[in-house]
Amino acid sequence: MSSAFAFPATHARALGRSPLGPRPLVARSIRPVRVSSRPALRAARAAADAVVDKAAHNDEQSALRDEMVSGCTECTMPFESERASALANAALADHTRLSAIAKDASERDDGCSKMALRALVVGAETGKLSKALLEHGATHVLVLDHSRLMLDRAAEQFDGSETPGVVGNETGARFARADVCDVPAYQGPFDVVVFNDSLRHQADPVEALRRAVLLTRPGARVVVSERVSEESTEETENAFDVDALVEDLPLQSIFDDPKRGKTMMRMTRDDDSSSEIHETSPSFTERLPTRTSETYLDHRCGSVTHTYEVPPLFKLRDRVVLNAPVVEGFGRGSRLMGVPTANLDPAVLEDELAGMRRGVYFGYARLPEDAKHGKWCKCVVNVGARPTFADGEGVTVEVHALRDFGRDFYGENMEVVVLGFLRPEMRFDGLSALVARIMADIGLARGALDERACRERVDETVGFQASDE
Ligand code: ADP
Ligand code: RBF
Ligand code: MG
Repeated sequence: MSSAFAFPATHARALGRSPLGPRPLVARSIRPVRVSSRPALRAARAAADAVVDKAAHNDEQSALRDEMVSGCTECTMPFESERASALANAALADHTRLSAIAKDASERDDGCSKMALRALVVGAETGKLSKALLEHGATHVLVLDHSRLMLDRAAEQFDGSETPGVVGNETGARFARADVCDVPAYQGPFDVVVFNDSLRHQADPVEALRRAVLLTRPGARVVVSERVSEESTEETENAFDVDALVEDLPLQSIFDDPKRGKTMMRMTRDDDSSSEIHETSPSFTERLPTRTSETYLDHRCGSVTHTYEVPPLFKLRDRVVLNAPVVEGFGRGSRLMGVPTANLDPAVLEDELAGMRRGVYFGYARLPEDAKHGKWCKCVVNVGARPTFADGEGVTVEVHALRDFGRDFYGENMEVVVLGFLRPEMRFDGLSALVARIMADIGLARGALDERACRERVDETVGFQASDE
């Protein structure tokens, strides 16, 4: 089906009404696989088939969901009120952004913060969740669904005095008939994403999660809630393993201890107060002994809920110092990406790498033997296997220094003090998506490194001498 975002804003803001009007539901057949001896052609055809399959899948979902909302919604979507408040709680209780908004408001003369807290809800259901999110502190809620009828029904929650905002920056709820993978970046960044009994029904759940996470900002919550039907067995439930789906994404369960959590080995949180984020309401959540520690079955509303957090900036508890000669890489950084990376020889860094998770870090770098460039400058560092590309094996340590050296320095020693962690490494759909994310990493690193505390940790013995650039 078409995405609301493929159309001008004036169309997209129609409340839950498809910009195309009612569409006949045409059952599309899946094309037979054609095998081509030309790899590029084969890849292009596979991509085209995938698109057709996804459109057919989404049309099917749209029809199913139209049907769900046409009959007794108590039967098709039981415990909606309970689910709405439980999910709003999981999404927003102790959210770092809410604390920031409260602090901002207290510092203003009028007591009104101008900061926004944006939520993305995938799966409209009865609309109660969007209302609960607004009541719990969200300022903007964008609700997506494939079903026009479901969106219309959800928008009715706001009938009367509480007309939802419909234009880009107005506060309130907006409803759009669209696929989560088609939401453009400018709709975000989101502080909360809720898959409202919808992840399982995505054409490609991992892709849907990945796209959603790319729309978030550090510290955001991602909540995945799946209804457990009476027919479901432990086997069918375990077959859809949400924890496994997020394994490769920059997400960690909010129930993890960051000191030993999946993503944060050897690291401490940037903000001590955020370590207070814990289970939101133990009275109605209960650990399921057969599942992983991050999974909670809410018996009051028959749903399994997973709550994750996009890591805020993590400072390393112990700074890591890397000192190694610069070696040849793949020749791609400067030429293709516009981001030159000095590849440090991994062979001399075995000890340091043993304690570092694969991912993107920030810190300070310098060429200690160079009189002109001996001062520290900000840098981002990728320690990883570059999953976006098929070439090359093994872990590389690549440093992009945020300054212009005016020359290459292969063979020279580079010294790097790694101070913080930004995110795990991910596979991107090509160069431009990767470069866009690297630019965001650079922005986050600059902000973090401007902090005085960061500067003071760089060189405690000789004092900090930063380059002016
Ligand atoms: P390679 O694949 O060989 O690493 P790149 O295209 O990534 O090649 O370019 C990296 C080289 O560019 C580094 O080894 C270094 O000599 C040089 N360089 C120049 N400016 C920078 C910078 N700001 N950050 C990192 N490397 C830089
Ligand atoms: N490669 C990936 O495949 N996935 C990533 O998430 C990724 N993140 C990076 C972040 C930064 C800040 C930098 C400098 C590089 C990153 N790379 C990543 C590595 C990139 O693929 C590599 O620099 C080029 O392929 C050149 O070797
Ligand atoms: Mg390089």
